[in-house]
Amino acid sequence: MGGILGRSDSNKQSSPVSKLELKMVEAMKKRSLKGTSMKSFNSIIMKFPKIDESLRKCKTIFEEFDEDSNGTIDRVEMKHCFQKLEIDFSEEEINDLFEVCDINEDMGMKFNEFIVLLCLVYLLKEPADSTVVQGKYQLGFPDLQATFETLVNAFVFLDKNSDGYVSKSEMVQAINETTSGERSSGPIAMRRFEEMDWDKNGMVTFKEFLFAFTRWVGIDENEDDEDEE
Ligand SMILES: [Ca+2]
Ligand SMILES: [Ca+2]
Ligand SMILES: [Ca+2]
Repeated sequence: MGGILGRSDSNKQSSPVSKLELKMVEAMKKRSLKGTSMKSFNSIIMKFPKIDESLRKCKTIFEEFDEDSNGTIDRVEMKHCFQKLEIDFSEEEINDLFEVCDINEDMGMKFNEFIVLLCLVYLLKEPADSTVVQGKYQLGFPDLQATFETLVNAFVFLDKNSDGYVSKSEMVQAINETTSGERSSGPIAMRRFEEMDWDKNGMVTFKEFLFAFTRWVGIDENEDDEDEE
């Protein structure tokens, strides 16, 4: 189980990183070798409406798996979900994934957490080489897959040095590429970056990126409160 040790010592603030998160970084590194279809930061922004639409459709899926309709998917419901979608994660992997995505630590998946979880499944299960039969992990929702692919592409675009993390300078670089000429984009890049860097360690993982994304397109965990006004 070596493979994981090749991390640079730039990672001094040691917030405990789970095995799964390292796996995620590795998967992202591998994926970035294939390049990205994104040409600019703006091309990512242009995709927002479509991503938003597609993620909202995901609400139906969420409701289907929230068997007791309490607005959150618990561990048992999650297990059923994985069975139904035929995602063959081990019990341990499912539990890890659950913990990694449960950012409000209420022992359940809210809608935004569920989206992030599905997208991470997509990344982790993406066949590393093309010989793997296509369509094995379709997640059942072609539309959603395309959206996840877009999100992966966006991250690969930002991660200039392909180390599986987006650093502050990479974010600035990505935004400056778009608005060459004006120097005013720096503060925007900084703000975007700080919104993404959930644990404030100076690096953004794909997971953090996804959570930021759900906020940017207006999906947040309080979405279900509307019936209480
Ligand atoms: Ca539930
Ligand atoms: Ca939660
Ligand atoms: Ca990077």
